[in-house]
Amino acid sequence: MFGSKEEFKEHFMRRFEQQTEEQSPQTAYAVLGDMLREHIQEDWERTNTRYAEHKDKQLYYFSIEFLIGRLLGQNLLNLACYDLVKEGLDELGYDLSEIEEFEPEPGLGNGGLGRLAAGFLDSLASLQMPGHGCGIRYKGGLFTQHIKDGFQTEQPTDWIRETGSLDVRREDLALDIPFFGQAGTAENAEWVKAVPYDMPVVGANGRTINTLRLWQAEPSDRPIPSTKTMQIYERETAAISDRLYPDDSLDEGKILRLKQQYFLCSASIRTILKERQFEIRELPDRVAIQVNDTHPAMAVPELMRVLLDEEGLDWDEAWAITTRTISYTNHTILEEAMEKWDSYLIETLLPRIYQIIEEIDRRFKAKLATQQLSTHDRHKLSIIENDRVKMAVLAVVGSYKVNGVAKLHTEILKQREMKELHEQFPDKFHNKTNGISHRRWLMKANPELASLITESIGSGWVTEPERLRELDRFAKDQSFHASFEAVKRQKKEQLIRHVEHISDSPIDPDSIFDIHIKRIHGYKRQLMNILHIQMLYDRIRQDSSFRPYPRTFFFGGKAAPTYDFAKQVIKTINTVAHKVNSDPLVRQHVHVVFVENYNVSKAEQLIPAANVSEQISTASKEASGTGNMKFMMNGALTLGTVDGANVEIFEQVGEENAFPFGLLAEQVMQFEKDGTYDPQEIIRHDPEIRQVMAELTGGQLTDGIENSNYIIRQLIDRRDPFFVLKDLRSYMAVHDQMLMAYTEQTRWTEMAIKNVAASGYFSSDRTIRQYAEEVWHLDRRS
Ligand code: 9GP
Repeated sequence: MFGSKEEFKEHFMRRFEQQTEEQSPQTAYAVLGDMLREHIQEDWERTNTRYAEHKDKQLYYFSIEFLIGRLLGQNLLNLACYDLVKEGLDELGYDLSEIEEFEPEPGLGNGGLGRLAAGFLDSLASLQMPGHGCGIRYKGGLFTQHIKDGFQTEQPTDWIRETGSLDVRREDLALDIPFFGQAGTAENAEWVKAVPYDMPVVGANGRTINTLRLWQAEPSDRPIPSTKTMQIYERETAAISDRLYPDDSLDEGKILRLKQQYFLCSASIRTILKERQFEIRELPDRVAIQVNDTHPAMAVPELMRVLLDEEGLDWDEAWAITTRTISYTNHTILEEAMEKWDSYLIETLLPRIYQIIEEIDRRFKAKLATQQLSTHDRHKLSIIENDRVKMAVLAVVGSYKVNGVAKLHTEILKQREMKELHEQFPDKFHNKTNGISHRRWLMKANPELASLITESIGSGWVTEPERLRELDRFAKDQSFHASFEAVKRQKKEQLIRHVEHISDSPIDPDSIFDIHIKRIHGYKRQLMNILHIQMLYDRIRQDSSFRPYPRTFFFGGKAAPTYDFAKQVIKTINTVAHKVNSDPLVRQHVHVVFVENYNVSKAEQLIPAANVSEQISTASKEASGTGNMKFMMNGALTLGTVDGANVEIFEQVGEENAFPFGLLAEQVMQFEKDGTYDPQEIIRHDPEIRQVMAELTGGQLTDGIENSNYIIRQLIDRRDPFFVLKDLRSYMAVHDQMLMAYTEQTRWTEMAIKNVAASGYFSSDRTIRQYAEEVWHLDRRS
């Protein structure tokens, strides 16, 4: 960004002294942000001009979430001037890490889905590919979590700042989006103004700067319908970009989610087409639209609408263009996450769009009419069924490519969840195993390890992460072991400094750091982890010969505000934590820390410090997981089920360098089918599990909350749908194996090094190259 440190210092001080604000780190943050914005402006424009001149095909990644994390440090790193700026600021008496803390974290996502989208943007720009994000500029972002008396509380998060932010309001590109009114004419519609805020996405080495376009909803200048007061109209309009995933248990919430989805798709598609410099028929050769999960599946009927109503094409032409432009990624097989919207809601809110969906469904059914299909198959292939629109079916029918996000997940889609669709469109389905940004998760989060790697194998891995494999040479090198262990120790100590204020007793850096961080969900089985901890507690107190190697169990994650079971799991973790940590005997062996308000920045502190990565989802339920890859890249060993991308992690590193356990996906699916799993039988036969269940039912693990015991209801009444009790024994056994392995320090370090060496495959650069070549057909420019 600057030729030299001196140049940076001079520039910075000049700007700093012009500030009227007090000369604080906060002001320094704003000044740095302004300098950065000015610095990248030219490259940003140059990138756009280059794309236009070269007529490069552009990719637009539509996503309801972009969990971008803090940007200042990452941008400086990608511009290759992080160290220079850090040293310069140091000499001026400022600490860059402290300044970075002033950046509010944009919580524009919930978990893996949103982080994946952000990582993909980083890879696209770093690989100098023309790929941009289209999302929503939520005012609130994901809520801030506080823990009060062991319970999660939720506060709105306010992340938007006037100063220091890099995004640019593009009033010139604002457009009005109609809701309600008459199909086709939009007569009596309620209009909402969509205003884009463009955020630069700085690629590594700063040569390519792509755009993340986030849409904000504002009142339009058009007359409002006579049925509404201005106050209600303004409130409802602001709600569209107010928060991510509003509660959709009632129709009002469902309408709001639909509005968000259509708002994002319509504003983005209309702008892409308006700004184009080519004939509409060339669209599939000039533009690719990737629909990230079903939330933006409205892109299919919206693109059809524009092609039919605004561009004047006939149905067949419009359909051919749409189904050669849009591709879709499925990220889950969980029934609850497979979006289905009541027809009457879409028909009321988006009457023209509903007509188009009906027509897509009618034509597809007409095509199927000639085939011998069972009633079951016909159901599965219906876009509209029982007065509901199945967004996943719409997305598959309207796309030219459909992918799952890990090998196992894609197979489950093809063979089970979307079997009938796969039979209709065998060539559409393909796998793209997820990836993570090694720039953020290794270079930014763990510069100490990154330097050690570079000192050992050179810097080739930075641009070709698969070259991390060269580290295998050092797997048995004693002096490398010493440095590697020193880095892990340093990261553990740094983490302790960040979290010690929330822990009721000191954290031992020599203990095994066993970390389970992700959204709190039944299938992710935080419950299994905490039940196991309670069993350890019972055993230590009851068996004087059982004195296991000290472990610190970290948890972090948010429960969706309306998900009562998950909230009670948080309470259970905190109750058990308190019990364990306040017992003088037990706490020498087991320590539990719940890190509140888990987010990207916290992940950056936790992951590099981990020895053990808990990836214990019920097999078949975790589509991929990406936390598992981040841990591996930082030298943690995966203790996990044979699920999602864990399968490929085990393949890459070898099962002997990880700790797989538990039911296999096909076993889980078989139990689901035949209904023979009976958790009561396990409770009857296993005394330790019986004891922990008695503690649970007695209210000892939840501070006596009995009436609302969602956990009991799930384990007993709902017959343990996530197989927690079924897998608990093998989970305990694999923990014992892990403990044995940890005590052989040299062997452990060797395994950890092998994990880093094998992690290059999971860089999102690999994933993006595969999408670019096999799906989007983007040219790589240099
Ligand atoms: O649950 C999946 C997770 O396994 C995956 O890693 C991530 C990115 O592909 O997507 C998550 N899915 C969702 O958040 C909702 O479909």
